[in-house]
Amino acid sequence: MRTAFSEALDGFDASRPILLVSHNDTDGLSALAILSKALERAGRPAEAQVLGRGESPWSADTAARLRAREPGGVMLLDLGLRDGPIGWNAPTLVIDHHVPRGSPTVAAITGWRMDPIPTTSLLAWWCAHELTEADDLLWLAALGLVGDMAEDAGFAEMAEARRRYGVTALRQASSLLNAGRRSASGDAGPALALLLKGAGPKDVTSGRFPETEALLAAKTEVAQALDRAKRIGPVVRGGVALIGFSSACQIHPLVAQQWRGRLKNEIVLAANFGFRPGWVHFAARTARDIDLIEFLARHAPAGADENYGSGHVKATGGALRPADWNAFVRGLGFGPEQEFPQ
Ligand SMILES: [Mn+2]
Repeated sequence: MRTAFSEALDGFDASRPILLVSHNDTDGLSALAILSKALERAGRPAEAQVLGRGESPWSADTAARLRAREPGGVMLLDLGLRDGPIGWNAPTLVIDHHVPRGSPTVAAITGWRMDPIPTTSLLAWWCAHELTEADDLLWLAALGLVGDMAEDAGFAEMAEARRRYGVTALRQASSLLNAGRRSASGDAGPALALLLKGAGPKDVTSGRFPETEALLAAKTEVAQALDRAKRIGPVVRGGVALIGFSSACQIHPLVAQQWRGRLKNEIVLAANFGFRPGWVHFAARTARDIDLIEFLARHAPAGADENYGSGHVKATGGALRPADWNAFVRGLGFGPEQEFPQ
């Protein structure tokens, strides 16, 4: 794996900046921060681009924005792995741990076949050792492990991070970092700034840097939205429990995760009708031994595209246009009450 990283880097145009493009969650941002710091130490400074709601490197709009930055090479972090060409000319390396879709055409370091499956930030931390001394960046890898709920997956790095930084500090920082992108604004900027400036998890939470305040406000906003959504009970049909609500906050994964703990025999779908105009975003989780990616593929409505049904076997979801959502829930046996609200 380390060789694949060095080989990819050797193929980058050294006269142009490297562009690090990441998912906006704690794992993606931590992976970006690890590689940003490690590349800087190695004398190869990089630029950062965090992708937000509805943005994918495989979409034409996002690709045009990345192409305009004329990078010497691109690393895609925690953004999935798909088939089909990428929309820029620079050599590209994917570092990721989601189940790939199709047969990808770019260089990739992917953890999805490993057991246990590492997070993208842990993969990035392993890669960083090829560039420089990176031991002090372990806290960033640990934040990604906590953020992606891989804390108890059995990684020695997590045990070491617990000893070094304390699990409470890591959990508090990880949760705060996720709050920004979950808030209505979806702004991951403060979170990334704290990871780049900080030297440990307490630098995220202490208030030493001004960006912490924005994340605390975001956390309150998300908690209030979650409180409202918690009052909505699930509707169950044929082994699927559906919770539908409307919020500008990205709380559907949290709602699905909460109900997953209570509904042991169902597939849980949490649907958010108010997250992004013109779309229904939903999260799927289950406590059962079911491959959710396969389940969604089997029930895909006609209009489902690359926004639907990728991620992890036990944690997936997607976005559908309202008409496709309606076809999807009808196919699962639900009535008109679970369709997109008119
Ligand atoms: Mn991840």
